Amino acid sequence: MMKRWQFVKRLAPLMAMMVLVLAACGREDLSTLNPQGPVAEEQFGLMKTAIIIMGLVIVVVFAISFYVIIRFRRRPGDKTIPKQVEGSHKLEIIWTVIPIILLIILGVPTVQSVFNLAKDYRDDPDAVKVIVTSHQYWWEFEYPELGIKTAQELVIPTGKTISIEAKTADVLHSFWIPSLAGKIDTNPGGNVNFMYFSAPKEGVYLGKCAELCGPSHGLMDFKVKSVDPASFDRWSAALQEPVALPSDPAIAAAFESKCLTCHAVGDMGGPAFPNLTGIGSRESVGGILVNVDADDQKYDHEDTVYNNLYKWIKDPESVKPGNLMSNQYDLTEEEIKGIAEYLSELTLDYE
Ligand code: HEC
Ligand SMILES: [Cu+2]
Repeated sequence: MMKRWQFVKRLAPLMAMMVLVLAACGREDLSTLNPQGPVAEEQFGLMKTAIIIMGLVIVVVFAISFYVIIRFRRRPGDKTIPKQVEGSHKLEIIWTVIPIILLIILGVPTVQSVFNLAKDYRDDPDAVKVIVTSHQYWWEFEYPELGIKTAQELVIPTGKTISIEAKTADVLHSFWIPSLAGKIDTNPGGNVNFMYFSAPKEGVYLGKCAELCGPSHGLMDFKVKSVDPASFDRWSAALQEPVALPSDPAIAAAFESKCLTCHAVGDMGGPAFPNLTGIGSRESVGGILVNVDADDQKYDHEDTVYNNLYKWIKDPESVKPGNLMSNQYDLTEEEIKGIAEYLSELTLDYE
């Protein structure tokens, strides 16, 4: 008895910590409890059903327990033995049938949702297809039907079904947009998983990697940006426009020889690393340096974009430990500033 109490006492601070940590998950745009699309709503519906049923069970069990403890407590001088109910058919049927009914109430919508959420829209002509490839520690988004590729920011048209095919370039990651849709793992070994979701409202939704994948796993954020269908068409067209090199020849030379070896802009450079076309109008740099204006919380503040780009190019290791861009080039201060300026002006005009 003593031991058990000490165990509980030791566990209590841990529990308190967990409550705090889990409470931090309630940040608005990273919450499954504030669904912003039909898939997330369906998942939230299941959570509510389960919680209501469990809540009812707790209330009823506790009420009966307290009633019995007080009403039938031993009174002074009472030496009688209470009625023995061992083997009572009536009681055993009641406490078997009630849980079965509760499980059916929970199980039917769960199984329905499992099938509903497993629908395959990969051949649906009305769905927007996106191939998601996870990398340590960034996300690549390819739109095979549109012939475009981007990184860290999945731009989608409102209302359309987005059909995702998810795979990985290295280790196990998991694609998760809490307010729009549940997770899908990206498994090594060439296997491809699929899912779908949609966002009826315009907005920016925070996405996360949900499988521990290395030292910068916790920084492997991305954004889903839903815009009206006309803006989406403008965006995908703008992404295919040719892009000019920096106008200063020295900066252009540095950018070509030190950056385009890995990255692409327009039709220049390599395809294997984040495509930087339109990086100046993205919500973030590297998925984690958010371009928020400190004053009014608006995105895409010019200086913030420049500062974030500068910070990233100067020392990516300090932003995302272990990322594959760290220590891959040498630049002078002038070159860093010039390239950051050039990239901050690499914007797409679509909104
Ligand atoms: C060895 C290949 C390599 C080289 C060379 C390289 N990068 Fe990168 N870059 C990466 C990788 C990998 C990432 C993704 C890092 C991450 O988020 O984990 C990245 C990310 C970025 C990002 C953020 C992209 C986004 O979608 O938000 C920017 C901006 C960037 N690099 C700019 C540059 C510039 C400018 C240069 C030249 C000075 C450069 N990179 C050189 C590999 C490289
Ligand atoms: Cu991860």
